Amino acid sequence: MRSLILFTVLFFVVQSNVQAEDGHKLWLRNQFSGEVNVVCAGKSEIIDLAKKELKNNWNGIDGATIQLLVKKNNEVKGDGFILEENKIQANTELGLLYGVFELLRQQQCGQKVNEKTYNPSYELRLLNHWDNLNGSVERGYAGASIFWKKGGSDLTVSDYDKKLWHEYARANASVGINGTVINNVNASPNVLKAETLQRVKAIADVLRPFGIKVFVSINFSSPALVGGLKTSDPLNTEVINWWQAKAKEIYSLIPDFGGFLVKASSEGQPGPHDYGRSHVDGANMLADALKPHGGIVMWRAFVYSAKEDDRAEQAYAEFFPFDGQFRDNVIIQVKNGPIDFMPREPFSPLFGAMKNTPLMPELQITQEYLGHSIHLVFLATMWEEFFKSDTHQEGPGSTVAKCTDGTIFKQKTAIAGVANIGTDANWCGHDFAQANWYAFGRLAWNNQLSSEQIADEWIKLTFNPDVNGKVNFSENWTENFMKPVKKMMLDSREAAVNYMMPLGLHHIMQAHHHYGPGPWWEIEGVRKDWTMPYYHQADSFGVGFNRTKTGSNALAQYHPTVAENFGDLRTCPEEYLLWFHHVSWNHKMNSGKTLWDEMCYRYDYGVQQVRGFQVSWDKVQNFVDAGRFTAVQRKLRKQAQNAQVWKDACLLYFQQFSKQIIPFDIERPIHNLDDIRKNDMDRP
Ligand code: BDP
Repeated sequence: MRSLILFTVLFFVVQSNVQAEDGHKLWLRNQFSGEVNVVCAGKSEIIDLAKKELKNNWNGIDGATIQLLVKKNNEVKGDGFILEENKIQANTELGLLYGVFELLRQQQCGQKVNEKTYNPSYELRLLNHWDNLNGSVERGYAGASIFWKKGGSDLTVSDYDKKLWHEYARANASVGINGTVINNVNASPNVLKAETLQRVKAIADVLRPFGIKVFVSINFSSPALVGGLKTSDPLNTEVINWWQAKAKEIYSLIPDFGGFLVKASSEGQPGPHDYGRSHVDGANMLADALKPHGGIVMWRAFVYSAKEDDRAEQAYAEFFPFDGQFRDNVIIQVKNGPIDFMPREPFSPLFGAMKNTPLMPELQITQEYLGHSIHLVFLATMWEEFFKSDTHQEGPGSTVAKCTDGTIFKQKTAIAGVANIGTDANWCGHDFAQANWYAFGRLAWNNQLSSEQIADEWIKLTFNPDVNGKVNFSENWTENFMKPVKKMMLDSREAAVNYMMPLGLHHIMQAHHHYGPGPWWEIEGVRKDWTMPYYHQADSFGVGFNRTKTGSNALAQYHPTVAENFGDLRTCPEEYLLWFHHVSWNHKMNSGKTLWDEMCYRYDYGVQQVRGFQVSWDKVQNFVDAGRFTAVQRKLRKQAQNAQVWKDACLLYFQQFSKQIIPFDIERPIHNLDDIRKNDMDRP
């Protein structure tokens, strides 16, 4: 027996040249620390944290001295900083902490110190957790909530909770995230009960030293639901007083509380419309309650009207008329696309159009429509595309980035990402999903960063084999690990678009879980704009949603230059073709193929891409610890199976309309449509 154990131990020592990891350390794995002297006049919890990070993770010149200095400089914005080889200067202590993380990141990426001023693109850089008070996470694929416990009744705070929140806060601060909304936008009114607020306070206390403010999502009907009032009408005096008292109570516990996130009059959530009032009435009433304490209201524009007009038009139709009417502590939070976090959407027409109202983009980090935590999809490329989209609202070059980050409109700036974090050991379910949390933070800090740079940094930090020694990336590692893994990440979103919804197709997934294909899904009596055929409009002539003048005319919500470009079949980028046009199956595409053939090739190519990712990953086995290698390998296998199902389902389904053959040089489907429809693709 003993010799068997010895053999087993030896076997593993010989086998894995890299220490097994469970991913819990995220991109903060460095264990090496050289000598460093830190000179700093101030003393505070934040400064202590900054010093500790330097001392524990120093990878620069051994014995160097580094000065941390708080000093006003007009070039520095907010919590930005000036980085020099031996000095970090900032206007605030938090700026110093961010500077320290930047310096350490550069060291750990094996770079020379990039001496310059670093300013954040957005003042508020927030995660939105869709965590329910009962511990479940809406659209969460990485275990349970890190903030709320199963069952919901247990609000006690354990040392384990505090440790987890501390790690969470540190990870966020390391990428510049400075706020978090800790409960679901479909909000339980109970979050505002006195006993729940005690837990909110406990979370805020742990997050504070890392510069992270806590916000909560509120239920608009709270005054009636938990306050004992007869109504929640925003113009009712008792209701107004109730919210003012509630705000006071919250700020007495949490003096730096951030404010409220509100989903109102949307998807069945209560809101001002229930009382015949407007979004302005609702948002301004809450804003007035928070104003004396410095809090803000983030009012979401994710709404559908009761009428079943083209859903892509609804947010704009409801909000644009109110431009300029919101209080100065209200920000309208707008999803990147006009419908709902699809694998690819054009930008929402609200960006750049509401010139007198601050607008904050809402991105989705959790992969609700992009393969949950099973598919490897690096989202930075999608967000980069979004930021670079040209709204033309203030002339050419009025990109979404510039319209939202204060460059064009001088106003409050903020950005939110719906978190993909849970209690799984690796936080995000998929080791590569950590890259999306990282990328969100980095882009919120600097919306000009390229996906490539972000991938580069993340791979180095996450997979550097040499965490115990001085950073030194060998050519072998760079050529045979970094390069193929980076390529896989950068190609991964386009691959998902190809095997799920190419050429502007959208909203054709299975209803409810939103995982597998479901272009056929419709049920008698359900709103048309919740069914899938409504979005693809396939018929014997062709496929796609006509949003031009001859259709819903949603295009009219964009600037005329954009509307003209998207509205003309000859100039509309092919990736948005079926978003804006109903196109003949025989339409000639740029490739010279017909639309039907092109669709077949795209779906097939998506599958081939994932098969390619499998090869890339299998080849890098020697560079990754066994734990993470196997976990990713297994997920890629599942992704390849799923991509095949998506392709087969969509091609066989649409073929019923096109009545054309799948080109013979494409691999044949291996599933029957009936079977896929019955099995619902092993929904996870
Ligand atoms: C949809 C999700 C739903 C969310 C909603 C929202 O399916 O779970 O509650 O968005 O953003 O994408 O409010």
